[in-house]
Amino acid sequence: MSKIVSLSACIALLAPAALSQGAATVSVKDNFFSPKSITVSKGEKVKFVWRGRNSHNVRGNGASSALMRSGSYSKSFRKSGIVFCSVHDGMTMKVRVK
Ligand SMILES: [Cu+2]
Repeated sequence: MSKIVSLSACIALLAPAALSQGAATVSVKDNFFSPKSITVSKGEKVKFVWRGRNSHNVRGNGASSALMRSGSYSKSFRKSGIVFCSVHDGMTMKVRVK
């Protein structure tokens, strides 16, 4: 039951993102980011969307989200760098700012 609820919640979150051109979205999964690397313009917002069952955060390169199990966190980046989850070793991704 809860799986069905969270799936429909994901679809509800995806719909507006798909409509807004140029919005970069990263999925926060168990235990990895998808995609592992993105390229954005300077100041462009990246929307991290939690899609797993475990708790994760988004840290590094100026990002500092809470430890969360669902929801989203948006951050604009000014320089290239590595973003990571402080809970899970090796859960990293690269944000390239062009
Ligand atoms: Cu994590």
